[in-house]
Amino acid sequence: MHDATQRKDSAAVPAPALEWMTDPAPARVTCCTRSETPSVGFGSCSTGLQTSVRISRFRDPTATDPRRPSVAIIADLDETPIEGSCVLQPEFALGDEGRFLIRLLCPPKTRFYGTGEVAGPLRRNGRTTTLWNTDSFGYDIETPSLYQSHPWVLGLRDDGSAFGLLIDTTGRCEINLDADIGVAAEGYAPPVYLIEGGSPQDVLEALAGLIGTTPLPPLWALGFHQCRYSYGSEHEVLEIAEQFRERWLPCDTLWLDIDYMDGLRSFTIDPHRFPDVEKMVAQLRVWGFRTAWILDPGIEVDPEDETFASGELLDVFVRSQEGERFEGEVWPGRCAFPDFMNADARRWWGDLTARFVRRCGADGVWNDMNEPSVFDGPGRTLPVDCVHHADPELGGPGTHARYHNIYGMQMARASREGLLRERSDRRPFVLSRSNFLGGHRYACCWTGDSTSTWEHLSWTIPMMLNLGMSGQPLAGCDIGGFADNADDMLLARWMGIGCLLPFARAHSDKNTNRHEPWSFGHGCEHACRLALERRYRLLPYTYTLFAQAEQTGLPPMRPLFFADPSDPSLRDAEDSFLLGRDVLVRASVRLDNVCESPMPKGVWRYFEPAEQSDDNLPRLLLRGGAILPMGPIMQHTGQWPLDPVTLVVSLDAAGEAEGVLYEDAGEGFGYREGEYLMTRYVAQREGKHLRLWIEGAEGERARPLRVAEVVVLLDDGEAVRATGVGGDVIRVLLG
Ligand code: NBV
Repeated sequence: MHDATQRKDSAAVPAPALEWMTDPAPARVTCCTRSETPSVGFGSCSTGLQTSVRISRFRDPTATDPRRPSVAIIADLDETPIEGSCVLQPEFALGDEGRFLIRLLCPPKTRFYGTGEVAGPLRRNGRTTTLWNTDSFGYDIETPSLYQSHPWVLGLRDDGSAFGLLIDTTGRCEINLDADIGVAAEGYAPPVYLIEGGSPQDVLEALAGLIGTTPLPPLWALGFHQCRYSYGSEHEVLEIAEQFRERWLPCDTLWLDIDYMDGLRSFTIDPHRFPDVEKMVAQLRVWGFRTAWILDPGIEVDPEDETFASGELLDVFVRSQEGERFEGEVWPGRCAFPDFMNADARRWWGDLTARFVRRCGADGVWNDMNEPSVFDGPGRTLPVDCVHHADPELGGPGTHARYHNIYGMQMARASREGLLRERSDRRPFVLSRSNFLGGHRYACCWTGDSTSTWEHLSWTIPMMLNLGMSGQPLAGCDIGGFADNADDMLLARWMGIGCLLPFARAHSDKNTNRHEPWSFGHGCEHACRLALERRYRLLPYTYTLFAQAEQTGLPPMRPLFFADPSDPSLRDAEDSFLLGRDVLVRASVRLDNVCESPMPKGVWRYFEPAEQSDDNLPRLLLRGGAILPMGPIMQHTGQWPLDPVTLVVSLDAAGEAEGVLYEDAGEGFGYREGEYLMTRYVAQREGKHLRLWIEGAEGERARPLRVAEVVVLLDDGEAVRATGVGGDVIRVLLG
């Protein structure tokens, strides 16, 4: 599974073409065996289809602007357009107000997806997205721009084949999707990359070949997270932790929002409400909790303040056209803004982050307000004519208009690099509100300040799916919604869905109902407990999906149509999704608890990972032909190792099934040196019995001696079970 050349840590990798590739996140994958001429790749893709994926770069032949490189692109592709290598051909033109227009005429009935973080329907036909990162509290489907930008469209032709268009600009641009793709870009005539492949999966793998894949997160980050704006004292944090454990509600991480700070200033801790954070964190550790702490970019302009003074000394703050330090209002008051486009500024920020996590023992870092949000700035951000001293690799000095959309991405990168310098043996975990195409290499994201309504819940699944189809698979939402008040039914339902998303964190705004699982009484708490137990039982499978995602770039959470791209009935499904190839989630985002999506063809069998089910939870199905690895119910991932391992078998029509389980230390980079175990299980019906065995394994990690429990799903909805010791052949009497 692992290509040794991709598995080296930063220290061992020769200097890459672009500076940001020094991150140990894998820079690219090769779904396609790419030829020496890197502009076009041919080969067979891991989705099984023998197809060729063609990648072409086009630019306006009349454009004279030499502006490049694009920050989204990490592969050093040839600049010459590959005429004719793609069937589709973009057209370039000049529009009004100096905008640069691109048009891609598409085959009739093309469905569009992607465009990153967008609220509203899964399918993007008929929608316009403006790429301009914006603090969008309480957004809805009319809001033109949210917190992140992904200039990328995935097109699905009527026959189920796919293509993708990457608009290679960091500047503001508008993507209009109707029957065709229309783009209007500001400030620059951007080149585009066109990817044509067989299936949508092929196209996403090829996209990952351009922008890199998501580094495997630490195992704890895939557990459950609980947040609130804000837990206001050490006492309150410990009380929340105690409640989780006393009530047997699985949880890995508690989050510290801005009120832990002294005067809402990043890198400070309120000495009265948080007098001994080291002790608090140590106690939380005993109970199996991690912590993640928020750090905002705005630094209060106060010469007495150490952070500001050190930044001033190193000249890290963004300046106006006139050369003055730009100042704007954010939480602490009058603030200056680090110029994350600059390597020295990122180093300074990373060092501050490193020192901060050392001081408080934080496991993860949360970067908020990094569009950046400036309360009194034009359009609530920095003026577009502010100047960034960007590294040559990012494009050199330029205005905020050019770099606005990657401000959050470069902040997340600085945080990640700081964490990595501090703890080179741990996988950094950064959550960032703002980001850009390619920023998945640095941070996980969430969908910002949603509202506690059924409508917002209904956008959750499509938002996650479109993020995943835009190269950002590690994503979540505020479970329960951020603003306004949820009730028991909404929280239970949101928790049921939220616990099946790649990143699962409950959160809520100040002065709103709280979203801890016990906030609405016994019934809701019961549903939440089962949702959490499901998440932990499914972790061996989801962790395997993330390990595979680092290799292939395929998102663990996938739209229903990935099960059969040629089936038109699946293309608008918004209340169902797939986890990998094998698990189908049928949810309801409506009060009447109806799931509207159709089912893909083939054999799918219901199963329940938790010991009981609850009407508020989505229903889960396992594909015929799959073996699903599950773990025991645990209260946090520190209770790993996996013993027993449960293998849920759903046979196909031929009476066969197979599945893989990936295991490693759950932390660190040993897995990149072979310290992992990928086990392939196979099952076959033999008369009245089922025989299950280990067909093969990869990696140098030893297989633990443990009990394996086999659960075979039968056609009548029943299941039969048997146990054996891992490694043995297990026989199950099918009855
Ligand atoms: O830091 C406070 C909040 C945070 O809880 C939320 O998740 C962010 O999206 N933050 C925005 C700033 C204030 C929002 C009203």
